[in-house]
Amino acid sequence: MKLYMHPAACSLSPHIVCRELGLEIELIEVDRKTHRTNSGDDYLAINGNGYVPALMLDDGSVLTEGPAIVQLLVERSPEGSRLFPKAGTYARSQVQSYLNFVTSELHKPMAMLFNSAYEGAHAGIHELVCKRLDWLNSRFAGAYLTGNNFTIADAYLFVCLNWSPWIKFDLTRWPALHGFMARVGARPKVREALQEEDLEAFEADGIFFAPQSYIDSAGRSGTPVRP
Ligand SMILES: N[C@@H](CCC(=O)N[C@@H](CS)C(=O)NCC(=O)O)C(=O)O
Repeated sequence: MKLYMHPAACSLSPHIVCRELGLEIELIEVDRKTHRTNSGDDYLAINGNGYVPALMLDDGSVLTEGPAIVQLLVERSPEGSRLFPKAGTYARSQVQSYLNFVTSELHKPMAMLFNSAYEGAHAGIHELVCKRLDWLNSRFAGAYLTGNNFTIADAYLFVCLNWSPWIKFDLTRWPALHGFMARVGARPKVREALQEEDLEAFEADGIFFAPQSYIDSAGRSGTPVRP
């Protein structure tokens, strides 16, 4: 299988899921501006929307949209139920509920905060995301979103919260989320994925990860530029 990705982007979520499940995956980096892969192929022919992630299966079929991709990945692994409870259970619906929450209430508005086209709306979007983080922080009763088992929704949440320093969210305001980042970032398979994407920890608490070139360009204690 091939995973089309940008380092530190939302494609890191399916990458982490593959590592956690021991699934073989080939990472194909896509240039954000030219939409060319690192081997020169036209990514728009793979995903007409131009964004990552896209998963190409061994038979050539392509699946887009991160939440759908991670659900397919667990179906491909005999160990999948470790990260995504069995069909028909409330526990599974709860994970799906969080996947939807992360994609619509966090990922999209957070992505808009990176985009200067929405600059006039940034203050309002920032406030809205703060409200969602307040709610999320209040929900944590265990180590992860749904308790003490790491799931595909946790991988996705980790990736979105990892953007916090770039878009001016100080996660120390949400202690449960701050603790969550430290916990997920310490998982051996998550560390492998971070290393594979050449992402390094930065700032004193070391719980956020970015490409080394970006950390250097911002200075180790400054706010890094967009990954
Ligand atoms: N709805 C898509 C959104 C994916 C998305 O926003 N990808 C970003 C990276 S996090 C991207 O590739 N942006 C570059 C672009 O839109 O050209 C999903 O959930 O998979």
